Order: sequence, then C-alpha cells, then structure tokens
Amino acid sequence: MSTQHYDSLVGKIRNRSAHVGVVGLGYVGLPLAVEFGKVGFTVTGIDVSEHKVDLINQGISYIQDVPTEEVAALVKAGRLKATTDFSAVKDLDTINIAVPTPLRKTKDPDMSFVVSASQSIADHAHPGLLIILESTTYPGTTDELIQPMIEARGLTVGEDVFLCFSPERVDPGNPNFQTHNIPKVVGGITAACTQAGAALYQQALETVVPVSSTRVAEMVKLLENTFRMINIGMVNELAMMCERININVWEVIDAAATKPFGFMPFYPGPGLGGHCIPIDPFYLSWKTKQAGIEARFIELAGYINGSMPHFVVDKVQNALNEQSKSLKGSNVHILGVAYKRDIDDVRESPALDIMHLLARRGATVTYSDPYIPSIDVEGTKHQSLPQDAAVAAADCVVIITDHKQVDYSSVVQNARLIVDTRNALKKFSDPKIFRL
Ligand code: SAJ
Repeated sequence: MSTQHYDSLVGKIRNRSAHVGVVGLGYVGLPLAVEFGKVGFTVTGIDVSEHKVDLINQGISYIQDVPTEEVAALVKAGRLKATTDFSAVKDLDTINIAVPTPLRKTKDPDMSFVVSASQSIADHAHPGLLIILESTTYPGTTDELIQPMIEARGLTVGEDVFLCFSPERVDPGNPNFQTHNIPKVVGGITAACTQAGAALYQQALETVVPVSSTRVAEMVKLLENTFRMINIGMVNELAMMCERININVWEVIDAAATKPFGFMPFYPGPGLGGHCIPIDPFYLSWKTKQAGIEARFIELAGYINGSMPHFVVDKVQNALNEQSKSLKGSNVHILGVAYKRDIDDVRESPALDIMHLLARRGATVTYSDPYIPSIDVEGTKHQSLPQDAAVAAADCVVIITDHKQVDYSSVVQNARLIVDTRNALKKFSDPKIFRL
C-alpha cells in the first residue's frame, strides 16, 4: 500500500534528489556516505566526534578504505558535509544509523549508542523520512526499541515514516569486496518500508537483497558471524586434540581444504579478536536466553576461543622447559599484536591477554608489530621494539599475528626458541619451532 509520503520519498530516491543522512562516520558509515555521494545524492554525515566532522569538512578521510580524494571531491562539489547537530535530520529524507554496538563486561549488549542516536533522530523525525539501522544487534531491536520512539511522536511507521534494518558487511582492508559490491540485505517493519529501503540502496550498491522483516535482517547478520565464531572454536578445539595425539593440525586442515564441496577451512589461532566475531554472537545468545533458549554452541565456542590465550601461554612455558628454562624470569617477545594480519586494529586482540598472562607468570614481555606503534596491556604501556634485536635477545619468540611483511626467515635464523600460533613458519622445519 503506497501513501503520499511513500510515493514522494521513493520518487526523490529514484531521481536522487533525496537528501541522505548517515549517523556514525566510522568504517561502516563513511564508506556508505561516500557511495551515496558518488551517485549524486547530497549527503549529510552526523557524528558526535567534532574531530571526525572537521576532518570530513576539510575533505580528509580517516578510514583506510576511503580515499581522501573521494571525500575531498564530494565536499568540494557540495555533495558531502558533516555535522554534530542532529537537528539536520529535519531536512533529511533518509538516514542510516551506523553506530557501535559493543558488549559490556558482563557480555550483555551495550545499546547506549543506538538508543542515543535513535532518540536524537526521533526528536527531529518528520513524515516522509526513511530510517535504516545498520549496527549489528539482537533480533527485535528495530521493532522493540526504535519503532516506539518514532510512534511516540505521533508518526505511523509504514505510512508517515519508513523503518528498516540492514546489516553492515564491511570488511576493512578487503581488496575484493568494498561497500559498493557487497550484497546488501534489507528488511522493513512493513512491505512499504522494505521497498523504500531497497530503493535507496539500489541507487548506490550493486546487489540488494530484500527480506520480509527487520528481525530476519537482524538475524542474517548474526548467523553470518556466529557461523565464523563457532567454526573457529571448533578448529581451536581440534588443535588442542591434535596436540594431545601428536598430529599436525595445519596439515590436516590443508588436506581437508582440498575437498571441492561441503567444506570451508578455518584455522586455529591464539584466540578470537576484532569488534565483530567475538561480540556479535553474544547479542544473539543474550536475546535467546531471554526467550528461554540456551545458545549452547555459542557459549561453548566462546569458552573454547576464550581458553586459547591460556593454551598458548602453557605452550610457551613448555617450550622454554624443553630448553631447561623457566617462564619466570625469561624474556618473551611477541611478534604481531593486531587482532588479525595486515591491519592496525588491536580491539579484543588475544595478544593483549597473552602478554598479560605471560607477565603474570613472571616473564619479561616485549613486542614488535609494524602496524601498532604502542599498546596498553592492563595499564602497562608497551612500545613496539625494533624486531631483529628483540628477536635475538629473547628467550622465546611468540608469533601471535602473522603480518605478511615480516621477514620470517630472519626470525627463524636469529631466534633461540619460537612458538608459532599462526603456522607462519609453515615452510620451516627446526626443533626450536613449536607450533599450535
Ligand atoms: N580467526 C581465526 N581463525 C580463522 C579466522 C579468523 O582464528 O580461521 C580469528 C582472527 O585472527 C581474528 C578473529 O578470528 O582474531 C576474527 O577474524 P575475521 O577473519 O572474522 O575478521 P573480522 O573480525 O574482521 O571479521 C570481519 C567480519 N565482517 C563483518 O562482520 C562485516 C566477518 O563477517 C568477515 O567474514 C571477516 O571480516 C572476513 O572474512 O574477513
């Protein structure tokens, strides 16, 4: 059923005269704002950070996947500007919300950013506005949390205002998949909402996948990332089994990966890092627990992934023992602290846990990471040390993150003892190398 507001909104979307807004100008929001600007929309970015707003209005990008030239061109053309003032919403036709959804220490969802942004938007909501939440969250957020805020202002969702959820699938640094060519799932509170959301994305993105509701769209994202977290947990458990029965787990996985169908390789590691995979599944288990269903796979995988830092520290202690050294009093040097290779992000990185555990057992811990100049481990500041000297001086070197640019031949040559948690030394065979 279309209404005058729907027809007018979709008409402005289709001829790209719509004034588009994006709240949250991070690794999801800024690329999306630029994609909308590149196809001709006038875009207003809204962020609570004055620093980010200033940089964008100066035509400067602070997101690795968004070239500054693109931001500068859009700002110069008057098609992109940023502000901290939510009253800009009153002049917007559409608004995407891409703010953080972290976990609290209690593993409960921290919805404070979504609530704050949604309330600020609702304060200025008007007939004809399309609102799309993109932040990863539990199923039910859009209809239980946001819809009432809108309707409390006397606006009817599906007639005056159109409300959708669309999961973000941005994979920072991925050379093959960027915002414009990653299929976009979108589900609305009503069919008209879904159609309005799909119409917006169709202007800027190659593939749009409409689904029947906001809850389906919310659940799609959680399935995608829970799938990864559980499979990583499974191979981490396989690694612990293989160590116990003396099988090379890496060789097993590589051989299994030759199966051309029905298998997808995952690899053991020192633990689960990042701001998505260790976090998103607990949004699902939190919600289902409220519905009386225990998400046992998620809890078990969380336990196994969470135990990997201890498993690695035990391996370091046992490796030193093979050289008649105690962990206590030894110099242990960590290679790579980012949460995964070739990026500069340490959020939830298992390296931080491992460094803390090693220090607690009396080791002197240092690190080198070409992407991370300094880190704070439970209040202790560490600077990244020049690698060669630190490797040569260490009693044990631990490879936690296998950045491609590291010269592993020199590590093997100069280190007294190595624990490799990423199979970075796959090509080398030496009794001083201990693998996960
Ligand atoms: N990890 C393993 N073994 C694996 C894969 C990953 O231990 O086989 C570890 C990584 O070292 C890291 C953590 O898991 O610490 C997460 O790694 P990730 O490869 O899942 O990378 P993320 O956290 O950047 O996940 C993002 C996600 N993208 C979105 O949520 C939009 C995820 O859905 C992507 O599949 C993933 O990137 C990707 O494939 O790069």
